[in-house]
Amino acid sequence: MRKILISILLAGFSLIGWGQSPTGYTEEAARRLMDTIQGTPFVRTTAPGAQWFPQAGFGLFIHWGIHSVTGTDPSWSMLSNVPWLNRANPVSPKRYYRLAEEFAPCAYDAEKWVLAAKEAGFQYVVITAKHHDGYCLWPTNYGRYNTRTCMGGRDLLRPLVEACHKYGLKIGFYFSPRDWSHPDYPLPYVDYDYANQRTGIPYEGDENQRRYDVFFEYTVGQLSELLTRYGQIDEIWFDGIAWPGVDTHDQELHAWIRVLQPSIIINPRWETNTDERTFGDFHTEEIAWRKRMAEGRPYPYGDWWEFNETWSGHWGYSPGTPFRNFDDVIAALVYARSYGGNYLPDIGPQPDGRMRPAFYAECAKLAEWMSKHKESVIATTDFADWKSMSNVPLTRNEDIVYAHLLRGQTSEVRIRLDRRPVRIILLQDGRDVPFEYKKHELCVRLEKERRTQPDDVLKIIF
Ligand code: JFZ
Repeated sequence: MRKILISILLAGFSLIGWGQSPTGYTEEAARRLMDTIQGTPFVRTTAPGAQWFPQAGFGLFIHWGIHSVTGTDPSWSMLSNVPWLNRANPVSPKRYYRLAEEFAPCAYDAEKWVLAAKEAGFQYVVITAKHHDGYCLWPTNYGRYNTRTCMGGRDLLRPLVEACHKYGLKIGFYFSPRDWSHPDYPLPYVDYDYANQRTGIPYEGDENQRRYDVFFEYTVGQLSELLTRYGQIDEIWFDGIAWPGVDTHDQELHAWIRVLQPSIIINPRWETNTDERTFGDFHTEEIAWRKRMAEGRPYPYGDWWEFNETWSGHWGYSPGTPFRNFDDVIAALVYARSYGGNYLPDIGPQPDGRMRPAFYAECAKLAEWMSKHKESVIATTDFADWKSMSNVPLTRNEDIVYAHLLRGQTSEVRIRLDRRPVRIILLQDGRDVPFEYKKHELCVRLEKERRTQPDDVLKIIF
């Protein structure tokens, strides 16, 4: 009897934080708040609970959904003639939405994902709560395709949020404001053919804003759930409302999110109507940045930013595609960190809820490298302009400077420093590295035999 009582009590306690936002808003209260909230101009979050972001360094992006059943590009694979897709592999819209009945992950173990990610050095996870197709991974009360209507009310987000909370990783939701499953959503719509691009205002006159407002209410309903059902959510990752000619209520939305989740970090992609971000605590770089990463910092010193790209194949489950070369993964992490940014590689879980075995193999490689080198990329900060000081990327932590010797790059390091280091250690073997310091310049030549890693790191101690 006593045991039962205790477990009932414990169950009660563990419910605290669920069912309401960290500031105590229920779903219903959150929805009502939108009717009266005043918009606020954007300022980057100063909340103490949000300041982890620029130090985090490394996050795991996850695209999971009904597209995982066919292993095709999330959402885009239902449209015709999408320029970046292999046209031999489209899924008709009808077939695509029928995947909602087939998607039933029977081997999903979020703790397993999170533990592998944690070992690999990831500090946060961002999962597609909803992609452009509109399918929701949680049992929402809004819309046609979700785990309430198609999976008996199962919640695929909750186990992941719980595992992240349990193991100390931050958790973010990717949420696509555009939703092709909503009858009012204009472009591109199901059956859209990219070959006949249609642009311009989607509906005539007042009709445009009126339809948008109906759609916005639905969006707010879904967001009310995401921002109140799971306790603390650390990041919200929007991906483009893309509805021209309307007031998207962006300032109200911004203020509203901050009230519900005061410590959340918001990405800059609510809008895609203009190039200007209306709000967003950080900037994002996409796959194309990889070609430019050696050139210099993409944003002014002090700005927060994140580089996201696919890790294997397209964004979703890509059966059989190779993973990016491990050296290239480490290089992206190092360059991003050297300019104060985070790196967010993306993986698509299998439809059955397991990760591809190769994901675990890549995580093991990361864990191995991180076991010696984590201190040089995680919880570090950047120099305003390392290129003016050094011929190799630098990171730092207070008084310690880390010099990164990426595979294939020079072994002769030259760094302008105003002080003579006391010691230099190679992180891989923990042994001293000889150096010269003359005329404010540090010179190190690392012997060939000690160049063994995708990134050999010199720890420079003063
Ligand atoms: C968007 C999505 O369409 C895609 O499926 C994926 O979710 C990705 C993370 O985000 O795709 C984009 C959006 C913007 C750019 C590139 C891909 N961009 O600005 O270069």
